[in-house]
Amino acid sequence: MATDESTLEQRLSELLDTETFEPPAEFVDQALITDASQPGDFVEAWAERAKALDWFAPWETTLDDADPPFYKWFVGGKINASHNCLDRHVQAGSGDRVAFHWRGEEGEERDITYAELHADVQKFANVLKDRGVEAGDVVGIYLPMIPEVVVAMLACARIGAPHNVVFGGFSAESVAERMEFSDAKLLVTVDGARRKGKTAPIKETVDGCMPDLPCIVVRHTDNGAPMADKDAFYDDLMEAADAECPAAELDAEHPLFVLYTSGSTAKPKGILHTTGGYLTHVAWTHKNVFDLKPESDVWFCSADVGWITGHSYIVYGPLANGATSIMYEGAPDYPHRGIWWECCERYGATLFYTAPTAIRACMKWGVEHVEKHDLSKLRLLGTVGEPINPKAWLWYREVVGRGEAPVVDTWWQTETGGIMITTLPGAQHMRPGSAGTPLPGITAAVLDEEGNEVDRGTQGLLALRRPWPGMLRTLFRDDDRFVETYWDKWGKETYLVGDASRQEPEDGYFWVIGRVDDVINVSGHRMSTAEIESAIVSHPKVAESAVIGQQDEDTGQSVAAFVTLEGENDEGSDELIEEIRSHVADRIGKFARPKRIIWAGDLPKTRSGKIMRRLLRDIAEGRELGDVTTLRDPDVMKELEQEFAGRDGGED
Ligand code: 6R9
Repeated sequence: MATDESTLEQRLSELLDTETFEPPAEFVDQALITDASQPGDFVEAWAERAKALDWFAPWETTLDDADPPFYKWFVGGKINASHNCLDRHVQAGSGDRVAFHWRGEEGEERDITYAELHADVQKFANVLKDRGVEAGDVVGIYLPMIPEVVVAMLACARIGAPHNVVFGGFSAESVAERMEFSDAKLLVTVDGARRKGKTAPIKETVDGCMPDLPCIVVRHTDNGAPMADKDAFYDDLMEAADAECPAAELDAEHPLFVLYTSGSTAKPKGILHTTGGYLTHVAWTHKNVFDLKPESDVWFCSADVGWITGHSYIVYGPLANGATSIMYEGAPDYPHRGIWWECCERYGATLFYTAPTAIRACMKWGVEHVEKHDLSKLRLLGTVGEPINPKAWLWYREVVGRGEAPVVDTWWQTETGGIMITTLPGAQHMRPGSAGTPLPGITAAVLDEEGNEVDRGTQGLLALRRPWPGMLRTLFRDDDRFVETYWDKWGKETYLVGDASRQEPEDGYFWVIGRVDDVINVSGHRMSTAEIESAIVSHPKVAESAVIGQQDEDTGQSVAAFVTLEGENDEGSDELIEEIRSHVADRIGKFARPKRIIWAGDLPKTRSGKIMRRLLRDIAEGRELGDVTTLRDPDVMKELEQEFAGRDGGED
């Protein structure tokens, strides 16, 4: 029966009074885990979990903590991630199981079994070897959501070549920067990418920024991409490649991948993950947080492989567990606003994982797009990427989960590799808006500036106080920045997360409030204000810029940029706003474009010249101005307030 929006609205506002929800008894009865208590010995607990993987040689030391913060896990063990994701399932007789139900933007369908993926990965590993890639060489990957992205990642893992995947929404300039920083040997990319019925000429733009980097090009749109001698088409190479490539027996601490993420400065950080610990963490969390039964469940994670969520919960976690997944190429509103639910129905999704921003978009689009489809098989829902407001949480559970399915809110980061704080769905109650508790084996705390634990209910800084297997090992070729960024504040054994948090007095559940550094989160995409500022300032007409994250109903935060123009000519125009926005799209990617540009004659600075973003946030969000006494020129704020009230521009 169709739900009337106003009845739903009323039901949701009633439910807002309910602070906690218990998982349904039928769910608990069949759950893999019904006890969320902390193990006596966390190192031993992780060692037990690691045994679920195939090891070529056992490890000697589970955790080497002799030189913090440079922790090592499963030292001496030999393992291969590609073997664990493919060979062992094929060897166990599950080769015919579907690894991915792939759905293309225009409705194309491809089912890829474990045996097929295994065959392709071996061939592509040989292709990489033939082109001179050796263990330790970084391989760049810039691909849309097509099965070849998984083939490329696992082929790298097979031969011990760390991959560096760049999200398809980044501009070629950003890709070039990441390839340069990581010293990538070659780039696996695509002729063209499809987005909402249009084709973007990827190879051509890549050539514009990286004329010398050899490319392997997946033929996806047949758009006549320019090819040079250094380049070759994926399918031609695959046809000529040998069929067999044994998985290399790698050290547990062999680098698996580097993934760039935004930090507090304009230079992105190359988060380095290694093999044995990362795989243990993502396989165990994928199985237990989502209560996965690989023989019967169908998993759908709506993220893009280019982000950590895609790495951990589209590729490595699900494949290590032998799961069947759905992979959708396109945007959630193309070809229509119910496409995710259509895919859920068609392929029988039982577990679904997405971001709060997507849930809020679905709320806006209306229940009819969801209700058109039979979602009766969905038995568990998850969210990740940003805090979820209780109303969106309730809507998700009511509308997508039929008021029954448990919802797990999972807190983690690119740096943590896998899920850290959440609720185990068969063991713990849920508290909408709060992520939950550290998983068994993980320790978190809320600290003050000095590193003392604050009382429950009091806001402080989130910290992680014990090593965990999926943790980043360093920043690529930058140990100093690694120590400085995460381990300087409270000593080398306490990890500084960068999020503000408080614990619920009643049950100690963690509410994660948001970033405390100059990182903003738009639709679950992490961006650095400094990175966007430096893109804006590189526009010839711009003298200076300060970027802030402004609260946004749909996207959590949105980018607002205060811009001072060059010279006397500081009259901004609508055309210039568009110019600056497309300049940012070229430099970083469309998703980083400022939603608002505010012309500023001057910016509020301290006497030492630091821009006070706090005051800009106050202005943008219409708040009473905080303390302005430390400003070099307090009048700047008056002018800005007037300016802001008058003309500001940007997207409607
Ligand atoms: C996996 C991922 C990490 C930052 C993190 C925090 C925010 C992620 C959250 C959440 C509240 C959640 N975040 N999950 N905040 N509740 N369940 O998103 O990694 O892109 O590195 O972002 O995202 O601020 O510090 P990443």
